[in-house]
Amino acid sequence: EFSREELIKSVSQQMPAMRWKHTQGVMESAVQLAKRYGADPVKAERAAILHDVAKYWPVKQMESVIRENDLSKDLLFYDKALWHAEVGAFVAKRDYGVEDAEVLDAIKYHTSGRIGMTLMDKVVCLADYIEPGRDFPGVNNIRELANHSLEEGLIAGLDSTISLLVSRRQIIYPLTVLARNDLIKQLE
Ligand code: DGI
Ligand code: FE
Ligand code: FE
Ligand code: FE
Repeated sequence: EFSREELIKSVSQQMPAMRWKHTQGVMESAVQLAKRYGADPVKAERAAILHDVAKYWPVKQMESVIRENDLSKDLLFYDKALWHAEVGAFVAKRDYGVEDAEVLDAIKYHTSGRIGMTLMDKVVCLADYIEPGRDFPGVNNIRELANHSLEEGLIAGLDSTISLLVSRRQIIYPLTVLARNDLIKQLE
């Protein structure tokens, strides 16, 4: 398995400087959230380093990996922007020797979310929304909610994504809606 420093060196070379800056922000926010909510900060940071590792893969290459391996085929019917998450988890295992299911799942579901998100899934997905470099309408509200509740922060984050998709008349990956509904049920 790769050391922290080896991971950072290799992953940072696979993306533009701006995306690496975003990744560093996600690392920082994921460690903070992990400490606050009782997740393993070392694992959260490893997932954060790798979460967008496949972001700049050519679409055709992502498609091949999805078709030829045990990844969700239904992704292919939805926005390509979703694909890097499952492909990233695949790469983390194949190329970086990550075996830890908590870390792999947090990478795999960092974009879509899922029903029954684990603590680690929640930490990484929310860190991706609130890292210091993010600037989109409503991000400060999500940051504030994240100080009080992982679930409230995530619901607001997923709501903002869903609203954006609706405003653009884009189709929504059903798992995102299921994830959002499940988080609301968890709070009831
Ligand atoms: O990779 P990042 O830009 O850091 O963030 P991400 O992995 O959360 O998001 C990738 C993009 O996917 C996001 O801008 C919105 C887009 N997207 C398209 N369809 C869906 C979707 N995101 C979710 N959660 N659900 C969708 O159905
Ligand atoms: Fe991502
Ligand atoms: Fe990201
Ligand atoms: Fe507050």
